[in-house]
Amino acid sequence: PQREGSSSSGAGKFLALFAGAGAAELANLLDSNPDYDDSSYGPVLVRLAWHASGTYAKTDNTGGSNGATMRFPTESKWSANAGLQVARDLLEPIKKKYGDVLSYSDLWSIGGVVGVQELGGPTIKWRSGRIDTHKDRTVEDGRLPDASREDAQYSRDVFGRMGFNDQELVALLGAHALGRCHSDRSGFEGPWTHSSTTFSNAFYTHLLDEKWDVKKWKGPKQYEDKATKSLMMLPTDMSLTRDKEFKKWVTIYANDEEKFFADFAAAYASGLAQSITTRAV
Ligand code: ZEM
Repeated sequence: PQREGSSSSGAGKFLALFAGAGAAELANLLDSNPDYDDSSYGPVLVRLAWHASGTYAKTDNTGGSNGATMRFPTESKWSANAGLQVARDLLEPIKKKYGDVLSYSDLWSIGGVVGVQELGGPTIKWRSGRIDTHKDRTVEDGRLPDASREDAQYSRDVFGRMGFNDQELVALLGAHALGRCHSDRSGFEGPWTHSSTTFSNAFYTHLLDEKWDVKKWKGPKQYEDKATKSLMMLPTDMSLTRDKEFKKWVTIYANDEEKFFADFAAAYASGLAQSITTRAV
């Protein structure tokens, strides 16, 4: 069946195309604008793939990357998704060119995979087979995590709803090695690392090694590093150092980048695929 993304399906044909020209075209988009942020669209593509997927609820199999429901006004206007139009627009030429064999939902998820890989991260197993909805219908707002929540149980509950355990949650948060916060998108400001276009375990090493103060400013509560005041942590990020089980994984990933890469790759791949075959759209 088509839903399996087998080689006889349109998605299978895309995979053949993608291995050649398509992959290069998508990768080339990442550094197509030297004036954008730190000269890479990789981080915002990783965030698009995550937000498309992070609405998933395992218990009733609703939400998730299947459907590309963020194309429509309801979901695109959620405050959590502010700024992601940039990423969707960037991918539009690829959709135009390969649209007969490639759904938006597959494109957004593979954009996240290419973003991680092109910025030096692990190889991510990707599967096709997501089918776009054609109606503006989605799950209720509020499923994506609220960065101002500092209690560990909150993050644990949100990721638990997606089907992720503590270890997977901590591994996924390592993506904050990439990119930055934009005051005109989320209200928060600044990067987590000094190398925001390199996928690494720096998110964890900074969490443990820096001294973090509450930033004095008019914006929402966030943390800054005492030494340079140029790095940031969200309240949700800080909760990883205060919960015993979370901190255990932070320490493991800070000390072992190879293990972080392997665990991130596994959790990200499963998160991007969660809703593929199990639910009719
Ligand atoms: Zn993020 N994330 N995220 N995240 N995220 C931002 C940026 C990026 C949270 C969150 O509120 C925010 C995961 C988990 C969680 C990325 C990837 C992943 C921003 C800044 C916020 C506020 C947005 C802006 O202003 O542009 C919260 C609360 C999370 C869980 C508790 C997971 C999981 C991710 C991927 C696996 C990435 C790459 C960015 C940087 C985007 C950019 O444009 O540079």
